[in-house]
Amino acid sequence: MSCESWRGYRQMIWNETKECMSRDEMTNLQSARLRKLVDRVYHSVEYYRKKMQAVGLEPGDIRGIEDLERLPFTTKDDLRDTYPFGMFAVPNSQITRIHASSGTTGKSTVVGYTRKDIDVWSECVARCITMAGLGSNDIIQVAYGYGLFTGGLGAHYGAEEMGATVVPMSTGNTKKLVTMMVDFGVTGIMCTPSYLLHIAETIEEMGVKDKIKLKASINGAEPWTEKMRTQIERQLGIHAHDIYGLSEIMGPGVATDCQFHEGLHIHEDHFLPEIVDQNTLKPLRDGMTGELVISTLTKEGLPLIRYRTKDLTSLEHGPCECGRTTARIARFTGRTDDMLIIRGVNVFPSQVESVVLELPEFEPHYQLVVDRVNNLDTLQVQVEVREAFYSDEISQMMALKKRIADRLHSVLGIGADIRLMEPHSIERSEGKSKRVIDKRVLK
Ligand code: DLL
Repeated sequence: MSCESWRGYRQMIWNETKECMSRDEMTNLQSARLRKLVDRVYHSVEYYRKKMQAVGLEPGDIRGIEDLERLPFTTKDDLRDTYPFGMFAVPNSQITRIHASSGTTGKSTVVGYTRKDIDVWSECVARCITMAGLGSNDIIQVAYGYGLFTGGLGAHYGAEEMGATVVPMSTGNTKKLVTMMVDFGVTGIMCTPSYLLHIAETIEEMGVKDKIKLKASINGAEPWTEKMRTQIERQLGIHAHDIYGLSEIMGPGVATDCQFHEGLHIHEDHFLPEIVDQNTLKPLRDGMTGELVISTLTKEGLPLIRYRTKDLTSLEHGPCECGRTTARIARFTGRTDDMLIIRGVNVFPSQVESVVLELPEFEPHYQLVVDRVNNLDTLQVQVEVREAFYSDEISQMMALKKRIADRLHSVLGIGADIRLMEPHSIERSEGKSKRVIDKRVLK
């Protein structure tokens, strides 16, 4: 793609990439792509073939999206059971990139992309950047983490595809980020919303607010509120946009809100959304809140049918003032499971538990305390030391602390402040134990 102007690119996206199709056209496209998807996974992923055979389904039984409900759901557990590559639909020689996110226990959830998947991903992120009013003349700082997390590279490829100038900052050195923001005349930033608030504070501390040229931000990877979005807009004098995505489906760029902020436009030509009741798993109508389920219509490496995201939201298929006709997802209201997002990293309490249980020096009693200090998330893990290992010897306790801190860091992917607790000091519960104290209040 050449570096067209923003207007030119937007026109091309609207004309060629299905953001403004009629509902009938979209339904036809989705039905054709769903038929192909079902046929592909049936013939190339043993796991799906068996799942479909178990309910007596043949690929030909799925005529279009009206038959979607007949297909089985896919969950994170399915990916764990087939770890690492069991659900890939192409040979490894065709996989050009791998990313991974936290699994519910020790093992990560691994996702693979073909070259075409990376192209589609980049285009989807480019569409999101367009929705935020940024284009090929912009300088965009990517301040999501680079690496196995999809945030950094996903945003980076999308911004490059858009034709923008990309500054691959990653996270960590906020003062340097602000200095570069000023020196390079950065006009767009992609990072988590809480990190952007921290950046905003640093801008004020450094006294450079009048020197920044920032126009828009694209924030996601963690829950945030409309109030926080407007606070960011006010504090920085920019337009802030919400971007949604998850590694299993692709990464960032599944959906974003346009300038009207009336929900996030989902790229329906690639991702078929449904909302189901989290208990009955029956589909819910537009406007009703339930679990978001997505089928990847075009993914080659890891195509997923009816993937249960565990994210709670609602759908709206009505027209949007911006002219796009794609369905919109409402701002997320929570999750159906206990996954925490700490500094953009997904953390399951069960991961902490698996580490505590693996180390003989500790009792299986622990608590996670999550907080937000200066807009940065903090994680404290309190864990009880076994009587036989508890000592007044400081060096011994420091060694113990380091042992669990290192192990937790390698399993969670983020550092935690470890508090070694005396035997029997963590409150025992008679019912459901309270493993997590989340002090972050989303305003
Ligand atoms: O967080 C991908 C991403 C990167 C999205 C950068 C946006 C920006 P995972 O690490 O697999 O992928 O985490 C996915 O994060 O199921 C949601 O619970 C949560 N999440 C992502 N975006 C939003 C958002 C990336 N805009 C999980 N609002 C998802 C609320 C979000 N929650």
